Amino acid sequence: MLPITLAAGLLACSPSSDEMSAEAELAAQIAPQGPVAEQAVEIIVSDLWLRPHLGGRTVTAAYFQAELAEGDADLLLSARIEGAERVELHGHFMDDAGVMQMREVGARLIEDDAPLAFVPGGLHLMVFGLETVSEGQTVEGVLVFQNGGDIPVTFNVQASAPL
Ligand SMILES: [Cu+2]
Repeated sequence: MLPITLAAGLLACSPSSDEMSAEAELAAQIAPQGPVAEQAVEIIVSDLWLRPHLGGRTVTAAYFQAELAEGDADLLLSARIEGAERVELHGHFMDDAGVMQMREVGARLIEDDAPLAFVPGGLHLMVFGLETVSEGQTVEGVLVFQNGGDIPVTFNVQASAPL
């Protein structure tokens, strides 16, 4: 799949403002992550939100945080959102010209000491073909984990991250 160039104002896909380990962070976002041992896990998902579509667009982004309450590792394999044609796990990377791009990434590792953060400027769910939604609505979805299975979630449609 070809990387998608970030168009200004397209989405919430702005580079992280955290300068310190920004490059390492970006590299980690796109690095493939291997299988994890089969085990019982309990995953707590929070801060679920989906950005309203910007004028006329059919693509938007959704975010969440996830942590392991039980077990020590799992993989987020994919996500689905009711009514969307497809949902991709996206990360950002810097191309050779120093331009921030985003593209589909593989499964994402979650560990007991390393929660998953899908946030603006970082990892995000890219949501294609969802009927236009606006602030105040909710959208149902599923996060699919290797060990945790299908976890039903509800995204609040809002223009910025929950406080
Ligand atoms: Cu994206």
